[in-house]
Amino acid sequence: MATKDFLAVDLGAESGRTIVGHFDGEELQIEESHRFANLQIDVLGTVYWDTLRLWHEIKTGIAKAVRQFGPPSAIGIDTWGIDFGLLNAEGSLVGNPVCYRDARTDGMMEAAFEIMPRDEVFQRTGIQFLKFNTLYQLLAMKHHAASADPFSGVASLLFMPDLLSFFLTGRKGAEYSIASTSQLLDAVSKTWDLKLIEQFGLPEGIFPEIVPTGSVVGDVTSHLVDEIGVVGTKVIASPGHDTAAAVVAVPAGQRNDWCYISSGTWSLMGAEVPSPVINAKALACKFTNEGGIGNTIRFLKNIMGLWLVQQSRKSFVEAGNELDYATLTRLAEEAPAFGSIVDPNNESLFNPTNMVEAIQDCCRRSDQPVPSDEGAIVRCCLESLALCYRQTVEELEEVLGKRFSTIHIVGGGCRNELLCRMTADCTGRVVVAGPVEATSIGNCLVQAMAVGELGSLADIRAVVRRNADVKTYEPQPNPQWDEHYARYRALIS
Ligand code: LFR
Repeated sequence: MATKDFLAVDLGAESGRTIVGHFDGEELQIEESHRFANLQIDVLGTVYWDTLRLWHEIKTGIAKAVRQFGPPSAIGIDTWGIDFGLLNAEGSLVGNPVCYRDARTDGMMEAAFEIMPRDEVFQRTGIQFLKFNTLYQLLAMKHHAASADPFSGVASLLFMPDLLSFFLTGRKGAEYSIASTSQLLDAVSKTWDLKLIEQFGLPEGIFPEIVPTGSVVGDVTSHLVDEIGVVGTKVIASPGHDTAAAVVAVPAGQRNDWCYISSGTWSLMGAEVPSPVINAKALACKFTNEGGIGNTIRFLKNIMGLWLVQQSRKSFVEAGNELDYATLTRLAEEAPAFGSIVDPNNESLFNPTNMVEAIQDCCRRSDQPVPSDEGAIVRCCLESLALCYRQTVEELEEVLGKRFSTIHIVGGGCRNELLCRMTADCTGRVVVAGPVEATSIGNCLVQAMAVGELGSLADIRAVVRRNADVKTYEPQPNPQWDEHYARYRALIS
């Protein structure tokens, strides 16, 4: 086939990018056309998305790609899960979308369980209890509203990738993978859970039709054709959820004994399963059932991830110590091993004003030596993550009743060789790290599937395997990890 270009828009916690994937039917070559800051903006104590700035940057990225390579065949947008914008009947935003790190959802889960018991919410949606889920954001709107009806004048709710696809096409929909993160979908029927929506007193009419992942949303508007010359380009409902896109690009073959970590700001660790796993063990171990492509379910757990390091770095920088990630990892490598550890998912680490102090507090409270220099702090974060991965792979095996011999680590976090090595040694599993750009690769290849260039998820993964730059870490058994793990189990119990 002639080479076709697919453009992925990927909005992450630190930056946004437009990436062009050139696909010749066999191989995908990707290159970045534009990178920009994705800042969350605090106004009077509420943390917002900077939606219009992002829209401007996305158009700039598309325009640059058009100038360099001509109009792409398609465009797909992915972002983190859960967040949404509200539109009025004219299609204008009603307020600025709020970021999930905002504190408005504090206490909302507890309020929710008075309306519908926790077990029933899990039973229906298969989704784990993260205080920022769309469900609790909507309840927070009701709870904090100045007026009787906070949804008056709201015609539609669009998740962030769907909102940006709407800006591109004028078409509204709810792409399945991103909608599945909301805790408002019936896990089995894969559509809005109308009983739950009604019971929580949410306006049913604002939820648009669920659109299957990998379907065509529509053509870019004629306005955009004039503005940035993006003629003949289709917009695809590629996995709107960044994690779903990353899991698509796991370079796995026919074997079925692998699990994955989509490693970035969060570490999403789990397995691909054919149908939702909703039982008491899954609930207790905090596994969730998010939607994937081709009738797959992403059975995974949210682990706080490299957020711990990103935010520690922010604290170092604020204290006048400007260190990049490579230096921080080197310092961690040089720091003494098997020191203090934290539970990465400790609530106090979710959005502290100062991550370093929050980590030090956790160590103090658990009677461990308090790490002080940069190397010791970052080492503490990385060892804690590796230990949490071991706990998670063991739980996955227990809940799913099978053994996972390989852990695929995809996404930006697989650049951290120290963490990959620790993961292999601590878990005793083979770690296959890469591709780094899994999210954009998954996004581009689902677009290629949507326009008929690829037939299935297996075809997509064959392309990824052909291209993937992966590094394998064989585990090196070390009894010190076992002792460390015993301490970790005691800490989290
Ligand atoms: C990762 C991610 C996770 C989701 C979290 C919040 O970027 O999308 O999958 O749980 O962000 O939306």
